[in-house]
Amino acid sequence: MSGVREALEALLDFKGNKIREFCLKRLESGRGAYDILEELNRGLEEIGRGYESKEFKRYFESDLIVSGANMKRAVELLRPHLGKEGEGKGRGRILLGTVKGDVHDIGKTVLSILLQSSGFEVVDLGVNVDAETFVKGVREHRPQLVGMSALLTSTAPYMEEVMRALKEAGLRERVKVIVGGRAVTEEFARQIGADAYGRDAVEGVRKCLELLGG
Ligand code: B12
Repeated sequence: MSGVREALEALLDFKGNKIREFCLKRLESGRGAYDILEELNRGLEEIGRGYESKEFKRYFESDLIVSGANMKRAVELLRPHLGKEGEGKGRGRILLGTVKGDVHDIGKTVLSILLQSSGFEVVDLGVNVDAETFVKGVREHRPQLVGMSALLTSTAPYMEEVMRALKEAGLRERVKVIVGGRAVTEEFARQIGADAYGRDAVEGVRKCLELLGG
């Protein structure tokens, strides 16, 4: 198992060539797509820590941008290997969005791909999604599930506003709500009255299936 160094090199390559090599090399050696994303995730964790650290700031905003763009390339490249599209189709419909104030969408995209591979129909509202848009989305698309993502500690509390808006619109009983993203915990999910929490995309899919009784 190679260390995090190779992942960092690939993620921080601003030309975006190394990420392709990184993924292809691993696919060729028989590694699974999700496993490769996990390895890259450890690189992102390292970049996040180096960005956050006050006394030893190794990474900067430009590094967040470059690594985010490269992670997106990796997700696109690995997409066909993440599972067969629509396997077991007709599981249900889920409305997904990253909440207002937050533009992180890589984790949500990974979740969306895995959900689609497991037979869910995904309506992705994108990023920076406000409560009214979630409400409108539920009215329009009539999903069984609503999924919210937040990576910032400053945006996670907005999920509670969405919960409130769903209640006020009389829609809360019609949908199950699942939340995730690194700013969210199981306890937080319980506090805001969500039905489930997913630590990662794999757990997210499993919880969605459970919520629908599958
Ligand atoms: C890439 C990145 C960016 C990119 C995002 C690009 C994009 N298109 O998404 C850019 C450059 C835009 C960015 C901007 C900022 N970022 Co940023 N970013 C990151 C970084 C390095 C990686 C995030 C990522 O994509 N991870 C990979 C994915 C696969 O993981 P994930 O999102 O956690 O998702 C998994 C699970 O959480 C789960 N999941 C996610 N959503 C959901 C939803 C449901 C329903 C379920 C079930 C599961 C689930 O499944 C996913 C797959 O397994 C993180 C550090 C880190 N390691 O997380 C910082 C980080 C999140 N960013 C941070 C910050 C501070 C910022 C900025 C404020 C910086 C600035 N000063 O401008 C801005 C905020 C912009 C905004 N308003 O949103 C901080 C947040 C700190 C905090 N406590 O709030 C972090 C933690 C870095 C750090 N350590 O300081 N960022």
